[in-house]
Amino acid sequence: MIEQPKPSALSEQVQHMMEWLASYGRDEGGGVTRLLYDPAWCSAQQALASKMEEIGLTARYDDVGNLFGRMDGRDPQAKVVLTGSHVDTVIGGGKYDGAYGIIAALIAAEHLLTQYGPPLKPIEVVSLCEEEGSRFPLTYWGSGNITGTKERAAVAAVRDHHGVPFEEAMREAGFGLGQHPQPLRSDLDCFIELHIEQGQVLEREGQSIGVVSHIVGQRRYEITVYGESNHAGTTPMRWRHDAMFTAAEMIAALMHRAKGDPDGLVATVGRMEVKPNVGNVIAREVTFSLDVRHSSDEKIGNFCDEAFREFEVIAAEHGTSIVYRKWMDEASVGMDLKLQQAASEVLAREGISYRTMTSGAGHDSQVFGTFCPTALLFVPSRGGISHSPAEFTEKEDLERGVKLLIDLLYRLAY
Ligand code: HGY
Ligand code: MN
Ligand code: MN
Repeated sequence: MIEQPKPSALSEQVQHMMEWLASYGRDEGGGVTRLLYDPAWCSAQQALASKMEEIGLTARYDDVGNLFGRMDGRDPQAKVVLTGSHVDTVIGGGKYDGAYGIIAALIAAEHLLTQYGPPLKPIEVVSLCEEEGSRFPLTYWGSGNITGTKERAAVAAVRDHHGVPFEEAMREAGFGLGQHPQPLRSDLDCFIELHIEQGQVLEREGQSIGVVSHIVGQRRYEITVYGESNHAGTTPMRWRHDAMFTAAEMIAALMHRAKGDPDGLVATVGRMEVKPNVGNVIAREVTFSLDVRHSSDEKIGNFCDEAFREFEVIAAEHGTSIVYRKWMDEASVGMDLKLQQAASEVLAREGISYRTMTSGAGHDSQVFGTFCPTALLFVPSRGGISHSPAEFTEKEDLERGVKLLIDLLYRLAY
């Protein structure tokens, strides 16, 4: 049984550090907005680098902006036990998504270093630069560069919704200039990610921890309908090529198809842009997002094929046309069985309630999972709410997650 921090001190420490990190990007809606390479993102990474040095870790960036805090191991040949999560958020997000995994890793590393001295294998805490795809239409930029599934060419023509080129934003934040080590790693022993569940299974079942068995596959598209703008008053309905009416029928058809799916496929349209976006003008162009997820990649493919066939019929009825752009296609990934077993043994020994489960949310663990042994561990989300200022996890649950991480890292690295 390893020496753990005193409960009250630990839960206070976790809460305090969660508020501290959330202060970088606190927005007027009471949520947190930290977007890749924006000022809040830069100041959060700088603050985390200082915190890493303060607790005895050696902080460094890689050339895309991932931040690492390293605790050297006594065995110089040993590979690195990596733990952490993403520092970026959605727009108007909560303070736990991603951030909790970074804060938990910092607290765990500090406790282990203080209590047990240097580990046998090096431990690194990582603040991954981007996971959400909130600013630019691409996801997993941090973990994708570490594992080699993302490369510089992928962002050459990418711009954010304000037209800012990715390359320009990266360079202005001090990255992509060759001033830091290249991101690709070949020295990782495993990756452990602690994260909020962002769903309601643990809360409804009264479980404290989720041990993730696999993460669902997901596809994201940008779909544009092209019609013809015209006068709202003088254009009879039968003569219109209305991009808004077309898109509305497509989205309704899509949602009814997803709602009718018998085994839990989910589809979401979360963003829409209308041109010219004027009340008395028939829309000439409507662009909407599409996010489809399921544990079966084949099922996602079939769903999209059938939905898009239906879209073509709807567009033909309106005399409009469609352009699809798939910008994300992540396969469903299984988590490492031995690490799941190790986590379950710790939880069973400590008498902490847990269950094995699927993750409906995407995570950096999905990218690491095909690169090195990976574990994803959940703590409950109140009401299952996430990607919202109302995101919340009880301090006792936050603390249990940190203690599990401490125990796991001790087993893996000491
Ligand atoms: O959207 C997701 O699944 C994750 O929160 N990025
Ligand atoms: Mn998220
Ligand atoms: Mn996340």
